[in-house]
Amino acid sequence: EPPDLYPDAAYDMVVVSNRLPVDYDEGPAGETRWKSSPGGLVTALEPVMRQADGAWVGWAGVADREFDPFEHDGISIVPVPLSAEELEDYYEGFSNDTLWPLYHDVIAPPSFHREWWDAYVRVNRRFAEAAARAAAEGAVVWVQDYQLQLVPRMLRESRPDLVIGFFNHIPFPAYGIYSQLPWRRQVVDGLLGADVIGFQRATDASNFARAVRRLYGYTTRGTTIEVPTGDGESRRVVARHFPISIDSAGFEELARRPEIQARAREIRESLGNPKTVMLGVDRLDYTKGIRHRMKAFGELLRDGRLKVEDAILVQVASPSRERVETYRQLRDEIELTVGRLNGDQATLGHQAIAYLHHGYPREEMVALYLAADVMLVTALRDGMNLVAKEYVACRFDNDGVLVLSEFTGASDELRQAVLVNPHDIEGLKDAIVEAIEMPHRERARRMRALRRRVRTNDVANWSASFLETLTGTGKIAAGISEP
Ligand code: GDG
Repeated sequence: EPPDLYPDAAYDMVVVSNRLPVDYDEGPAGETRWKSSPGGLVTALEPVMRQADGAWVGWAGVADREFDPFEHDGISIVPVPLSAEELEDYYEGFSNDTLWPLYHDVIAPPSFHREWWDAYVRVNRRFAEAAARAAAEGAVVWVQDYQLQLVPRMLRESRPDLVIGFFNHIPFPAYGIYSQLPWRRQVVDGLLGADVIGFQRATDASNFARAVRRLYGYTTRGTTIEVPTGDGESRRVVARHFPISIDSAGFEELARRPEIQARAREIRESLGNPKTVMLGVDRLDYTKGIRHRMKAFGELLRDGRLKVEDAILVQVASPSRERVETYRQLRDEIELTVGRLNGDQATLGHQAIAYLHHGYPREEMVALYLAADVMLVTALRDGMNLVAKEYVACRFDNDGVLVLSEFTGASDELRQAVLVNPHDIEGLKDAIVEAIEMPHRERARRMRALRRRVRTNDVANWSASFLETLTGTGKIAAGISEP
C-alpha cells in the first residue's frame, strides 16, 4: 500500500537527478522565471517523459529557496530545496570533493569528512521522499548519478511497488580504490536497492560486481546479482553497461546550417587561417587532462616539430565547480601554463594557445567543431566523454581527426580514433603529429566508421535500451525507438 500519494501528482515515470532540466532565474522585478537548460539528459528523456506522463525531481540551482511543483514545456517539475550549508556539504563536499575524485581513480586526493557524509544521507533522503510522493503505484523511477546513490534503497524501503533504475554517469573504480571510502558498504547497499544499475563501460559494471562480492559476499553471475531479501529469498539486480550518447541528428542538423558553416570559416580566419586548428573542449576539471595536452603541444613547438605560424590550439575550458579549492588551484595552474606557453612561443601575429574560460551557446560549439582539423580529448579518466561524440556527429564532411584517450568510456566504441595514453607525453606528441599529417583518404575512412557508430548508438537508443531492460517489456521505450 503506497503511503501518501499526491492524488493529482501520481506519475508513471519519475526521473530523479541532482539538477532539474530547468534553472531558476530571477526576473528584473525579482519575479521567478525558469530557463530550460538543454543538456544531453534532457534531450534523451524528454520524449520518454512526454509520452509516459513523467515528472522530474531535482534541485533548481539556487540555495535556500522552496518552490511548488510546476509544469515546464510539457514536463512536470518537482523542485527539491537545498540549504546553503547542504550545498556545501552534500554537493561541493561529498559529491564533488569525495566521490568525484575517488571514482576518477584518485587523480586528485579525495577528502573524507563525516559531516559531509551526514549531509549526503540527509539530502538523499529528501530526494527519495520527493520521488516517493510523485510516483504512481507501480511507477518507473529512474535515478541519475553519483550524487544520489542512496536513493534506490531508500525508495525501495518506502515504496516496494516501484520499478527502480539507477544510472551512474561517471566511472565506478576498481575495488582497491573504492574500498578507501569509509562508507563503502552503505553506498553499495544504496545502489542495490535498484532493479537495474547502469554504468558507462563494462569495466565499471564488473568493478561494481566485485565490490558487491567483497563487501557482502553476494553471488554474481554475469550481469546478475542475487541480493538476499532477508526471508530466505532473493531479488535479482542487473548491473551492466549502457554507454550514453548524444542527439547525433540534432548536432548534424546544426552543423549543416549555412550560417554555422560560415561562422566556422570566420573562426579560422580570425585565427589567421593556420594550416592546423586543434581544439579542446572541456569543463575546467582535473580529470580532463588539459595540462597533459598543453605540455605535449608546448614541447612540439619548442622542439620545432610544429611551428606557431602553422598550428594553434584552441582550448575552451568552461567554468566549473569554482567554489571547490582543487578546481581553483587547477585554474591557476592552467592559466600559468597558457601564459608561459604563449610567452615563450607566440609571435606578434600568432598566438600558440587561444584559451577561453567561457561557456558558449551550442551553435558556437558546433562551429568550433567544424573549424577544428584535430580534436584533442585527453582525459585521464572520464565516464564517457560526450565531446568526442559531438565532434564526430558534426563532421558530416567526413573530415577531421579525433585524438582520444583510452581512459574515456567513449574509447570502447570509437575504435577508429587515434587512441592515446595521455600520461605518455612522447606518445601523445607522436599522436598529435600523426593526426596533423594523416592523409585525406585515411581521415575520411576513419571518420566514416566513427560516424556510423555515433549515429547507430544515439541518446534515444541509450534511454530506450535502459528502460527496456528496466521494465522487461519494452512498453515504455516503444514510442521513442521509432525513427
Ligand atoms: C559527465 C561525465 C559523461 C562543455 N562546455 C560547453 C558545453 N559543454 C558541453 C559539451 C558536452 C558536455 O558539456 C560535457 O559532457 P562530457 O561528457 O564531455 O563531460 P562531463 O561534463 O564531465 O559529463 C562524462 C557525461 O556526464 C554524460 O554521462 O560523458 O564522462 O563526466 O555536451 O558539449 N556546451 C556548451 N557550451 C560550453 O561552453 N553549449
